[in-house]
Amino acid sequence: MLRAKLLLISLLSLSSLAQAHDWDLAAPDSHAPIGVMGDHTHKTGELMLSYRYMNMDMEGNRDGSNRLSAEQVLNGPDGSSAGTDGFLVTPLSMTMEMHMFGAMYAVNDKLTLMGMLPYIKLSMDHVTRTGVSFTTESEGIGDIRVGGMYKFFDRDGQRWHANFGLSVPTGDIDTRDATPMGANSLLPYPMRLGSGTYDIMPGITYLGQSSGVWSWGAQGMATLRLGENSRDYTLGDQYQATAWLAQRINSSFSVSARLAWSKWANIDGADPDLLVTNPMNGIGVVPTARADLRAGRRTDLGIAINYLVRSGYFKGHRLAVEYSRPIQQNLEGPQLEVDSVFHIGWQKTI
Ligand SMILES: [Cu+2]
Repeated sequence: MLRAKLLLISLLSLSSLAQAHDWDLAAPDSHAPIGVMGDHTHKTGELMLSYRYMNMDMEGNRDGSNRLSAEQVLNGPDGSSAGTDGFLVTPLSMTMEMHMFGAMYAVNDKLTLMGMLPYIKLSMDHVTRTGVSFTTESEGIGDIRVGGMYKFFDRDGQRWHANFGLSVPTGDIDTRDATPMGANSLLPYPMRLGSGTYDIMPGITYLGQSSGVWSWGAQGMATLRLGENSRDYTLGDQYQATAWLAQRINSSFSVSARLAWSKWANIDGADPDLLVTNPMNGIGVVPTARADLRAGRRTDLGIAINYLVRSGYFKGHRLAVEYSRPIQQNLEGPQLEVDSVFHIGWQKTI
């Protein structure tokens, strides 16, 4: 938290770099690194279509900031498997892929509306105490997001806008696959495609552009869950803060570095249909079925390239990539750690 605050403060001091000039919408870095959502507003009547692909790679478990081996998760931290320590099954790795289709429309110069439709594919590898490996998969539409941005400051190469969003529970929270427990087992929390609740997403975004080659920005965003879902639980609220600095290489290319901090809480309530402990011996089934082993915080460092086509048939099309890795990660575990996040995206204003 302190780190994120310091980062914001140092970025705000960059604002002294901004000079009186009109905002340049046609620079490659007039859009944030592609991993940032709701980063820019549009001019009256503009419609922007976008497609993003995200791949998040998780491998290995952690408790706090320490790594745990599969044996430690299964047999308990001391490796003895004495008493009820440990779990019958541990996740080893997980891949999360997301295809995100988006549209933005500017009602006027201040208000831009947006909608996003995600398609999610999840895959998790496990091993049991008896050494049996198995993989579960789930796939489908995630939670649809609608919202917008309201620009309330635009002067001297600096902009501020408020973000507001609503996440609609269209993602399946009853995902099933074959496991050692059965052919059509209910999958645990991280293998579900949505929150099951309406979530509000308030935020604030600051952007700056120098008249030279630099631009920067910062954004704070929260995801706040409303009520309880049909499976008697509520995912933890989530808080994110990010800041980036970009350099224009030429009129088509920009490169950037970004820090992203996030923190999320445990699940409130629990799905009564998920088996948490084996009734025969009292041993935990799998950490991913535990509502109290979901919280964490993480800071990622990302590098990104934005590319804006300046001429020819594809003039005005934008392509962007971002690759980030955690530099700090603290999980209420055992919980799978994130190893890398990759984004690639296409955007076109019509
Ligand atoms: Cu846009």
